[in-house]
Amino acid sequence: MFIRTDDAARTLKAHWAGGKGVRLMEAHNGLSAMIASRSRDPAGGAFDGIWVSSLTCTASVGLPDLEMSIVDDRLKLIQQIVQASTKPVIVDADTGGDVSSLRFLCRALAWMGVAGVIVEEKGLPKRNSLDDSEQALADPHEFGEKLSAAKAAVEPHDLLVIARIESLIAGLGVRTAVERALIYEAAGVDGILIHSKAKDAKEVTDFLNAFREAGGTGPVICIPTTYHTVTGTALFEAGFDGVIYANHQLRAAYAAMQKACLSILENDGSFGIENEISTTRGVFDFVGYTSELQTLALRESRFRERIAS
Ligand code: SPV
Ligand code: MG
Repeated sequence: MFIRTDDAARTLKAHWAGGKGVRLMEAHNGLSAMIASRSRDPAGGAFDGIWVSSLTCTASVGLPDLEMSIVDDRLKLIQQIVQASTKPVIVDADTGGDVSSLRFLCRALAWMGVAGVIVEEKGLPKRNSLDDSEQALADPHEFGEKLSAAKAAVEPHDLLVIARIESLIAGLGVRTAVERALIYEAAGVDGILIHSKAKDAKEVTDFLNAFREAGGTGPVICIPTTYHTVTGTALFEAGFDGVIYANHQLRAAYAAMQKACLSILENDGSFGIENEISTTRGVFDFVGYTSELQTLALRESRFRERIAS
């Protein structure tokens, strides 16, 4: 079942209109998109969408998070994720490049069925927000203009364009972060992502309160990677409209893959890890191989019955 951009964007907007905070899980390929889409906790809780992270997509193809993968390669990976997902997909567009690059990217994403794009207010060279590099920020008025050009590029479709505030990451404080967020809201964005690498949620909550006091009305999302002791529910109660678990499947897979490789080397065989890894049958079942073969066998037997009668 293919997702259409307008439906996917509408689904997220409907959650926000109903006062529901959304939980997005990172995916970096088709399999991780399937896992995120299908995961259910015992009470039926599920993720509301998928985050296509630049960090994890670049890592999954063996590259650093430096906005260096070729757009065409990234689009192929995003398409794989959209096809494998049953949830709205939001794409991390890094800085978005120049205005033309971002406009073309947004058109391609809208065509693919992506729900939204998040663009960060960084200058070049782009650095990952969680490292200790100095972070150069874009001029906020030029950045706002770039975002409104991106929205115009996809009209009449409803690809969500969300501004990612990096002012806290750059050490410029809540006041500057709010001033910039208001400029982007005035430029017509569909929401704000506030990023922080603080150890607790105080900084992002201070931002949220100050943004609301200053008249900011759109949805506000955060990324609790460094402040990971807080629950999603607590962030929603504080007023956030969404949380992004930005890299957790990749980090889980990375640790598990390293463990499997080491165990096989150390034991000179896979017997030390067999109980901790999936069976091949489990993978066949999950990605639809088993059910496809059953369908084919059924079609074949009906066909033979028809021919024989
Ligand atoms: C990503 O997931 O690629 C992000 C979030 O941009 S962060 O790595 O925290 O910068
Ligand atoms: Mg990124």
